[in-house]
Amino acid sequence: MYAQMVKSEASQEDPEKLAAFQARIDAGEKIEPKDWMPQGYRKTLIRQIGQHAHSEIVGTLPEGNWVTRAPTLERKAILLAKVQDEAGHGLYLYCAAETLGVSRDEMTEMLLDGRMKYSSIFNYPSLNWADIGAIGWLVDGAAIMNQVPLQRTSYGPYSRAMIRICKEESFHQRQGYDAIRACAEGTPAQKKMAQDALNRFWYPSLMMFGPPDGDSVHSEQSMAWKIKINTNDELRQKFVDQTVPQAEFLGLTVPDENLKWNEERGHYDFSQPDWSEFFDVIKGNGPCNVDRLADRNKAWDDGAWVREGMLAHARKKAAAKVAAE
Ligand code: FAQ
Repeated sequence: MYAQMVKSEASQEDPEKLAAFQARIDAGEKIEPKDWMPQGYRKTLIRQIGQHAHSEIVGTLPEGNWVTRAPTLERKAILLAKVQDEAGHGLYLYCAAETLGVSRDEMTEMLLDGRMKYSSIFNYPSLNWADIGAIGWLVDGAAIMNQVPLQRTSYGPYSRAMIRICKEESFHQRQGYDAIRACAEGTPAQKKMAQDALNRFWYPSLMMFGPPDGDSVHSEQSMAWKIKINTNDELRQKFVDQTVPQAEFLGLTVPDENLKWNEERGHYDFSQPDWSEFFDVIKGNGPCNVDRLADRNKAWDDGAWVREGMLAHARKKAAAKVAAE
């Protein structure tokens, strides 16, 4: 539906402007906020950047769940810093989306009433401490795999936000790997916890890259506009190839009986996630969708007095400035 709408809108655009725009994209130029752009390009970016921003914010919930229960002061300080970084990523991304003519409040409303999505992964619970390691290792690992190419995305503000975000995500991935390594090298009970975390997070992490290419409605147009640089399946394969040796180093087993190095392809063969589960989760029926949205709605309502106070202060300052003139 959305992809059809983008196509039908494109047919209403001025063909000369469209061709000049595509030529700029093909030449590798960055598109900046005040440049002419097709409506479909603008809408696709608002959708993708907005979803990305929401993911960073909602993504703080499963990790925030463990801040008060981190096993040592050092792990707690690291986790706090990571969660704050993720919230910061959300803010850069909301700012990047705002340059396209949508306000942060509008995007927030669309998240809170379910009109905008966030990453499927954050609808799974964080049940034990090793899950925090698995989130850093696998979820941030998948996020980096997807976001490193996005540093070259065609929209200037998004591309620049990605450069800083990727630097921080790389620290997140390492802290996660270090946390799960400590569990994997620990007592038998700790090792079991690490294996359990890998068992539960493996397939949801593979889902983060989006549906198989054949079911990806946006990839073709988004890649032509260089909003996306790779297909969902290309990135999923790169993630598997990178992560399997890391699991082996930890002495953990990837929960996939079909996982096998394929000499001819130069890649691992692996089982696909249960795609019906993925579509169910993004429709709102995952294990934590209701809780996540309830938590974000509560945070928004609880923060109303701060927003009102800041607006009242801004009005007072503006009135004082006018009176002094
Ligand atoms: N979850 O046609 P495609 C992070 C939807 S950041 C939910 O393939 P597209 C940091 C898609 O929106 C993680 N929905 O779509 C962190 C579309 O539905 P729509 C977030 C998904 O856009 C770590 C439909 O399926 N990263 O983790 C998902 O071309 C730890 C059809 O799919 C980004 O957002 C999904 N996984 O490709 C924070 C990166 N996949 O909108 C805290 C930027 C697909 O028509 C702790 N985004 N859908 O209703 C992208 O690169 C792309 O948007 C994809 C999807 C690759 C995610």
